[in-house]
Amino acid sequence: MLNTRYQKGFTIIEVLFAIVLIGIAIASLVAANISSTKANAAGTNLSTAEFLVEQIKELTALLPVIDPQTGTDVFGPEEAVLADYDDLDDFDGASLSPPINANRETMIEFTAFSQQITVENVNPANFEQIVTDHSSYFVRVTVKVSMNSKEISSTSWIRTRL
Ligand SMILES: [Ca+2]
Ligand SMILES: [Ca+2]
Repeated sequence: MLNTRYQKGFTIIEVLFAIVLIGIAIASLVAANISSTKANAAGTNLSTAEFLVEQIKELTALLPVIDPQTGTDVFGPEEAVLADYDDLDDFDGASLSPPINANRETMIEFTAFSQQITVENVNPANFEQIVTDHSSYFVRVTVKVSMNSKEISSTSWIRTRL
């Protein structure tokens, strides 16, 4: 009689076990939610970084690789200010924070971000190999985007002087 009554309900051990299982399930759901929020934030930063790289790509796309006046005399800017830069190597070493858009306007809404530009001549047979400034017709432009001084992306492309 007594045994039958016990078998109808749950023992305290079973109840505790169920509580522990539910607890684990809730904890893992919360953990999954937190990691997807983090992934979302990282995805947003990556999209912003891509956008900021695009601005530099667009800005420099139509610029000649070497200066229209002085040619290969100077590697780097011949002009005093970025607004007057008129060839690709002028942008070598530029670190822009806040970043700029394709019209060279400062984007204060992305003030935590920066664009760092590197322009290097590369071996035509091997774009991974950097050569002396102006010693080849090929240049590699690299734009690194950082957020709060932490690099989040780096993109390179090749331009040719020909
Ligand atoms: Ca120039
Ligand atoms: Ca130049």
